Amino acid sequence: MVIGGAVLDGGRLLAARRSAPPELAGRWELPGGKLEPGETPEEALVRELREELGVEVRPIARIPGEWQLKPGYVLRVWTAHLLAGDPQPLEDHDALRWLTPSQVDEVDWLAEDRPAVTEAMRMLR
Ligand code: 9L3
Ligand code: MG
Repeated sequence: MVIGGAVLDGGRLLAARRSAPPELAGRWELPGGKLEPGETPEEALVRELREELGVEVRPIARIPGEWQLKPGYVLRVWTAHLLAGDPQPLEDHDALRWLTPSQVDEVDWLAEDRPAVTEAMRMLR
């Protein structure tokens, strides 16, 4: 399972541009990563966003649904609030943007992330 974070702060959603692997580089996603053995999804989300962005977040609620990734992987998404830190692309990303609902289409989202992005933006409106 892969956990993505819809990080919300001040009426905006955080988008992250992947730098790897080559076939995904340049595409935008909800930051996150793979669940490790023994972790809850919420714990994985907190760990991944700490590692990838250097921030502390509080998971809020799961966005209903799951989206198939490469074989054997499925994406589940939680909304989260930023508790501390200014997100930086420390690993796996090369750009970050805070998007308002009207800016959501300005980046090239991974298709698998699109439904959750739409729902997160609906929650912001
Ligand atoms: N993935 C798709 N959407 C996302 C995330 C966090 C991840 N929002 C896909 C990309 C990779 C796989 O899941 O193929 C594992 O992600 P990572 O561990 O490389 O972040
Ligand atoms: Mg990741």
